[in-house]
Amino acid sequence: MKPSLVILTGAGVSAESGLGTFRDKGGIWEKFDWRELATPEGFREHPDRVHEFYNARRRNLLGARPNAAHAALAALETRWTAAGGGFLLVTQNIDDLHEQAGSKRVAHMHGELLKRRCAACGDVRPCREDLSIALACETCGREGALRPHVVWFGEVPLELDAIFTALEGCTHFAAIGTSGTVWPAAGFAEAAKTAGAHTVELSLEPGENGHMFDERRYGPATAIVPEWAAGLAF
Ligand code: BV8
Repeated sequence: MKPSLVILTGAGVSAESGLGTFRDKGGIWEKFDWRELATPEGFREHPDRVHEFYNARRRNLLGARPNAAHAALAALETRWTAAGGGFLLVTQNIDDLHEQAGSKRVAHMHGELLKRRCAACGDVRPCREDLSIALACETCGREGALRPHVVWFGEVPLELDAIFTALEGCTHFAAIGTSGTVWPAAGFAEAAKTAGAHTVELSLEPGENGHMFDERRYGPATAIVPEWAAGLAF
């Protein structure tokens, strides 16, 4: 069977680039209520507060740069695909730091902060400025329908068919910087294990599903990810 690697990243891979994590001490969901700011109901009730929350994170992201962990994963993709292996980097993150580091095969299952979507016509476009309810969609003209192109709680994640197809055929699976709390991403390790893959967890501490990994390495992503990636035999 051709070696095929699926990687799942979470907020921990971008933590050392200055982007917040969600459930660590002082994390985003400790400061903000996800029910108010990361659900379609919250957006319907107070779109201005939701825009303010994402505008602040988008501005913060525009000043962020990839770290050694992002770079190591981009180099691993190049090495792995050049040798004829299968490769997919699934990220729960809505930042573009994997792409900035050179990763190509990236699936943003929770969407992308630097894109916006029209809730009326579905048009998705790049977005590097603040959004507000005063803006109109350039495609359909509707005012107040523009939202961040991100997947909120209760919404179906993106690219699930491609992700599960990759998981069913993978020989290696790595979960990097994720607490294993949010579904369906938290179930990917199990799906990989069922496919017979070798599974590894790379994080600061064990995630909720940490017990089920074949291999576990703990420490800051900028230290443990380059070491793991360089040593991963094809
Ligand atoms: C779905 C995007 C159906 C926007 C996010 C009740 C009501 C509604 C839904 C549910 C419910 N109960 C359960 C659900 C399902 C729900 C869910 O799982 N809830 C959980 C909380 C119980 N899931 C959903 O609603 C999903 N949709 O289920 O649809 C469906 C599904 C399949 C098929 C058909 C239909 C949609 C979930 C997506 C929500 N959107 N964000 C935004 O970013 O604002 S979630 C949010 O959590 C982020 O996307 C984040 O990426 C994600 C996961 O968190 P992590 O990335 O793991 O981050 P966290 O802070 O938790 O952990 C950081 C880790 O890094 C830690 O382990 C830490 O130790 C480590 N770390 C820290 N620093 C470092 C480090 N590691 C290394 N180095 C460091 N320096």
